[in-house]
Amino acid sequence: MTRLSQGTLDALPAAIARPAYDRAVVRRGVVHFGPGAFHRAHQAAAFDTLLAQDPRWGLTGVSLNSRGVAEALDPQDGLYTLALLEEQVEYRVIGAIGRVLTREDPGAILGAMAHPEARIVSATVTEKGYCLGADGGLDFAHPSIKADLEASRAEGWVPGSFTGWLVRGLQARRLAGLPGLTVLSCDNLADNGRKLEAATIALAEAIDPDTACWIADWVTFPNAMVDSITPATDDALRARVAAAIGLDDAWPIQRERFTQWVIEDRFAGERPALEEAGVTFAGEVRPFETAKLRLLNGAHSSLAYIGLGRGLETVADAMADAELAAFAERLMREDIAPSVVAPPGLDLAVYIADVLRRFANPAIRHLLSQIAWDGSQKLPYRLLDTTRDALAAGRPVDRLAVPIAAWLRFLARAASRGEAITDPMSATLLARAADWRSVLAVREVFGDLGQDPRFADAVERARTTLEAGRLDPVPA
Ligand code: CS2
Repeated sequence: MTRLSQGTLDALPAAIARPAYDRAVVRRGVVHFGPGAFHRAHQAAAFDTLLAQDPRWGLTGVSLNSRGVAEALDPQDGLYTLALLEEQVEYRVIGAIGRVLTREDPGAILGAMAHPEARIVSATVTEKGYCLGADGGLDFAHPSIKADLEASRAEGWVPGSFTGWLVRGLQARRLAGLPGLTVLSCDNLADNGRKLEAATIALAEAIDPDTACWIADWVTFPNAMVDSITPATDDALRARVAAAIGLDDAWPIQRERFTQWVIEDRFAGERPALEEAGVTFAGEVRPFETAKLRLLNGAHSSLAYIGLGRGLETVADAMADAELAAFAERLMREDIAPSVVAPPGLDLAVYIADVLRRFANPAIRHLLSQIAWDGSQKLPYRLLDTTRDALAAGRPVDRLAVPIAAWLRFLARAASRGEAITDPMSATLLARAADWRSVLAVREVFGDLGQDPRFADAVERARTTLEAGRLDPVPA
């Protein structure tokens, strides 16, 4: 079958949406680190819409950890298909990405970051890509950061970490006399922009203090909240897309129709008019971020670890398990919502109902095993911060302890079966998994919470509840 590319766009069936602009005149205003499924489903689709009005906001992707995206997209001239999965599936070919650069060509990455047209460096590198410690600051003991500090002693050094690339690219802009730019985190971290700003400046201070000062003066790091459920691509999607567009797409993307992006209006220069693509600019993002991270992502991780323990495969399966769905709803309404200050105009009860409806979407095959990745990086933001707030307010944490107990059982199962898990702390976690209290002692994940008897006792009771085949330690 013929491959999707710039030269075959005209062969698309009329019903298939395609770039509504001349890709030949697009300028590369955005350098994006981590052009994985979520970025291509969410931010790239928004910029694709904007490009029909303003050609300055094309994307250059940078994949630091693999060549897969570059090898899939470069032969397609950056084009790929986005499938919106609801009762009626809608297909749209996205053209916002030009090239995808890899670490094999560091000069090209530096050239893109230090290009006069570049106005934004954005990122979806997942929580572990920030190399942060339990305190939310840069972890100078992280192997990638230590390697960058060592490498930076040589002229023309090539970074390994994302933060290292930020320092190197911003240093190149400073030395070239270029203006600052905006660094836009699109990852599921609380205060993502401020955390990235502090980490970048801390690393710059250790490498090149003049660049650290320049970053502080001329670069902004707005907070942002991002939301759209984006299951990993599978062969079923590839087959559906080939049948729908009549061309071969090596890496199509699928997501739900719902999408939300709230960005702090704090840009170093002119900002893209992304409101034309449905994006919200706000003075304060934190309420949106807290509501989403704690209610949606907290429930997601709970369904993942509890659902996997009940032999379930997808989020929709978990929502079809009446006991588990009821537990998730009570957890959101009674244990998480009290820690959330609703963003302006948002009714939390309505938001919770909408999230549960989205989870139950039968058109989305979202694997619990995918959501279960990187628990050591996700759970602090998704459930442990909520637990700390509940304890501080004198609220019970018995129900909040259940997904944590389920994660501990997830780790113990993997360790006992000799199975690997996807988590940057897998070695530590699996070595300790047989003794759940020693996992609670991992300060990078639990901080002081693991030693708080109110929490540890609740986890012990939750383990007993799960072992008895029940879910809710506090029956209705
Ligand atoms: C999921 C998120 O994989 C996961 O951890 O909880 O990717 C989730 O689908 C998105 O944050 C939804 O916006």
